[in-house]
Order: sequence, then structure tokens, then C-alpha cells
Amino acid sequence: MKRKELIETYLKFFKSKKHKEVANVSLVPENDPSVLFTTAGMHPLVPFLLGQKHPQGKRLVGVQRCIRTGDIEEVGDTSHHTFFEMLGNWSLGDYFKKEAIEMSFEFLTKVLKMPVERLAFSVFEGDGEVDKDTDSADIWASLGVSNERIVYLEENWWGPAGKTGPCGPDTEMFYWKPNKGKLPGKFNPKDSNWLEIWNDVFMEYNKDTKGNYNLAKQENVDTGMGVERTLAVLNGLEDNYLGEVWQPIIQKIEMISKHKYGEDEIVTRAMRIVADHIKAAVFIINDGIVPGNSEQGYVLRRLIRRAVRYGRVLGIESFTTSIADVVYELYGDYKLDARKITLELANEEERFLKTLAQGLRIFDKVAGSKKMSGTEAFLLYQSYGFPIEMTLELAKEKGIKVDEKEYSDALNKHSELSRTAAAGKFKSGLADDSEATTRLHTATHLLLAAMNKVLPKLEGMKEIQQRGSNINAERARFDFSYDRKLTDDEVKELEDLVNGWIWDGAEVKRDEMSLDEAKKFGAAGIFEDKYKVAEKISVYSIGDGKISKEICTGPHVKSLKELQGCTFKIKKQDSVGAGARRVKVVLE
Ligand code: ALA
Repeated sequence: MKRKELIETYLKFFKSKKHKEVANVSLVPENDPSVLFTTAGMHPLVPFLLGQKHPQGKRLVGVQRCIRTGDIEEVGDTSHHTFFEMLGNWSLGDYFKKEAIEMSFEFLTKVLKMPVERLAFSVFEGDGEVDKDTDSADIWASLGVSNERIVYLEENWWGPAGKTGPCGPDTEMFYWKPNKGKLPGKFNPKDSNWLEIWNDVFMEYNKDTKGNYNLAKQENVDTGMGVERTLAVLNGLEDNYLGEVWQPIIQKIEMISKHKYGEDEIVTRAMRIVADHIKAAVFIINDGIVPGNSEQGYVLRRLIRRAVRYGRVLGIESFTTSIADVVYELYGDYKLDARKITLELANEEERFLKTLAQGLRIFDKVAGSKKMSGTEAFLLYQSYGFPIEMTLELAKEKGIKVDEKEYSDALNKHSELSRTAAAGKFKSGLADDSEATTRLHTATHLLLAAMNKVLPKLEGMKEIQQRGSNINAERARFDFSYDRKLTDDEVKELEDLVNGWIWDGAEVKRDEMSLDEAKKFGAAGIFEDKYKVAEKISVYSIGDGKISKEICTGPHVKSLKELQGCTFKIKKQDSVGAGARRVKVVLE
């Protein structure tokens, strides 16, 4: 089966069960303060899993591009990927365990025609706080699954994606990998030949900031099926990289390097890493990120530089863009912005190549002593552009120990914008809907509206648009289309206008409308495929739309009165690539 066919079959099946298709959204979560990337299909649905009404109804289905950076260093085996596509179906307070499991079973055995003998299932064991999920086990058994193939595990719990939010017990579906000898009778989840392909999460809890699991307003279902893994097993492949979404990339690497995939472990691993990292980098750049030293930009830099380094293992240089060409073609349905991506890849590869050889000499120097000081590691980062993860990996390969403590002291002293912040942030996951965060979110709508009133439109520009935002309880970072630094007068004028609106205390209203209606209404927002398949979208207006009208999923305050007592301030300005600026704003 081919990728497109699997995706279409999945969507069609769930549509026949009254699900509506949601859009495949950006890898960079919009208005999401604490995750760097979209890691699962549920991310854009968090407000709806928490009870907000979804404009498309209670049953949703979709395919979502995802990035998982937790295990970049694991990439290189047969089944880990940084970029992957996830199929999912969701019930927002509609069906629950019985229907979810029955539909999963029907899809696996009737539609994909997987033999039941090759399947096994795990369910939640219970943990003292939440009971053992005997319901799910009974449902699988009622469908004809033998008890030998159902196990209880304590780790069968998914979420919240961050510190707080929707979560619950899950049931995972495993497939006995092709060509792996005699089928075992009993399911042993520790045996890695059982490959997890799908996960149904029963999101009936909401974890709060104190760490308590409270019953959520509604019983939700959130599922995730990995496209690459499912395709691999359906096509009888033991190694995901032998599949259709990898082979053209691997073949290109073979062509350029004159090595053969499978030739030996070192070459095979290097090829997988190069293929994986370039594919992920292509999608990340396409969604608006450029290589940098913090957050998403840092992850992107790490991916490209690690690919370049493994390219050297294969004896190739200046290769990233020709591999990217294959990715554009392979994922034609995404209409990737080849020009922009090629430019960023070429620049980053060139920047890194300039210092790579010099940096590697430092390793040779310390090789004898088997020790690298934190200052040396910091020099590699600072002067030669070696991401610390890469230094650690190289050091490990060469049996050198790095003084990590000294490194982080040096880094912290040097800059508050350190990657440690990024890493910590990634761990903390999705933000809560705290009041402070919500207030700042509304303030960013005011800021965009004020910018369009105050700032002169530069040549060729119709309006100033939001390019992205990142909000936590302390501050909002807001990226917008503009070509130059704002003057002190402009900053003052923007602050005054926003503070004036807050003083007036207008109402904030949420309406649902079709995309056409929203356009006619003059709502700001990104009119891209994100909203293509949505029948109804939500639009927030402030002051009856006289102050601001914007397409957005929220959450927002109900009235600007909730911001009173705070002063809106623009604290910092930066450039974030060509034609885009970033401001940091606070409510003091
Ligand atoms: N959100 C769940 C997962 O990622 C379905 O596995």
C-alpha cells in the first residue's frame, strides 16, 4: 500500500463514521506558549478537548505532520524518525471506549485486512490513582481477541503533552513485524518485534498545575496511527527506510556518495540520519523557521549540522539541497516552498562547513587526554557552531569525556538565550490556559490591530500580518511582517494605543462563521490551507470588531476589563529573518 492510499483510506473510513476532516496544521504551534513543535494530532485540538465547542462538530479525523525531537540521537535505527505523519480520529465528548475500540478493530482487520493473529493490545494497568482499565480489555476480548494477546501495563497513559491539560489511559495496538519467524502465542510487549502502530487515548482527565488529575468536562478520544510504521508493516518491510517515503531519498544519497544502503552498519546508519534530518529540516523551514541559536531555530540548526557531519561519514559535502529536491517531489501534496528551503539549507550548510574542519581539530587535540573542558566545548559551540549535543556525541564516539557542568556555566554566563531554556521548555510541553497567558494572548490581538493603525505600510505591503507567536504567563513574543526596526516614537504610539483600548475595557466576542464570511467580515488571519477544510472557523472581535477582528481558536479574555490594572509594554525588538520582526511584550 502507498502513503496516499493509506491516508485516503483512513480519512474515508472515519468520514463514513460521521467524522469531519480537520486541517493538517503548521509544525510550529500557533499561540502555544510552551511546545516547540506539533508532536501529535491532538495539539491544535487542546481547547476543544477541554470543552470548547469545535466548529466542525464532535467527531473529527485528520492527518497531521509532526516533529518529535526527544530522540534525535536515536535516529539511525530502523524505526525512529524526527518527522512523521500521524493519522488520528477524535471524539470530543461524543463516543468513548466501546466505539473507539470497535472502529480501530474494524479498520485494522476489515479495511487494512491485518490478520488478527498478528495483532496484540495493551491496556492501562491502573496506578492507585486511576483504576485498571478492564473495560478496554473486555471490549477487545468481545471482538474475538484472545486473552493471551491482551496485557495490562502501567505505562499505558498518554499526556498531558505538557505539564497540564487533557490526558488519560490508553490502549495501544501492536503488530508482529513481518518476517520475524514463528508467531508467538503470548504477547510480550518487551519484545521489540511487536511494533506499536496505533494508540487510542481515553482523555477523560485534565491535569492541573498542582499535579492533580481531575475528571475533565467530557470524555474524549484521541488516537494516533503512525503512517510510516503502518506502511512498513503493511508492505512486509522490517526496516521503515525500505519504504516508499524513504527509498527515493536513500537512493539519492547512494547516488551521490557511491555507497550502498545496507553495505555495513556505519554507512546504513549514516544514510538514515542524513535522510531523516534533511526531510525534517525541509518541513521545518517550510513552516517558517530559519536556523538559529534558540528554540525551533536551534533544533533546525542541529538537524542540518548533524546531517552534514554524517554526510562526511559517507564522504559527501554540499549535498543537502540535492537531497531536499527529492523530498519536494516525494511530498508534492504539501506544495513545499522549494526556493526558500533550498536557500536556507545551502546557507546553513555553507556556514557550518566553513568551521567544521577547524572545530574537529579541537577533538584531535584533546584526544590523548580523553578529557574536554567545558570551555573547549563552549568554544566549539560559540566559535565553530557545534551544537553541544553534537560535541557530546562526537566525544562519546572518540571516548572523550566532556565537562558538561563547566560548559553550562560558561553558556549561562554568556547568554540568557541558551539552549537549556529551549530544552526545558520543550519538556514542559503544552501551556496551561492560565489567566496571565490568556490576557497576553488577547494583548497580541490588540498589538496587531494597533500596528495596522500606527505603522506606515512599507513598499508593496497591504497589511502587517502576524507571522507567529509564543506566549507564556510572563511575556508574549510576537512575530510580524515588517522590514525594519520600529522607532522609539512608533513603539510609544503602539503602547499608548493598546493601553487606551485596555482603559476603555471593550468586550471580546467569539463568533463562528464560514471562511468566506470571515473574509467578508474583514477578519485578520492566515488564509491558508489551515482553514481549507474547516466548515466553520472561529473569529474573535474586540469592541464589536472596531478594534480587532481575527481568526483564532482562543482562548481569550471576555472583556478588556480583565487587563485593567496592567500596563502593556514592548520590551525588546529583534529581526527574525528577511521581512520579519519580533517584539517581546509584557503586561506589567
Ligand atoms: N496523542 C496520542 C499519541 O501521540 C494519540 O500517541
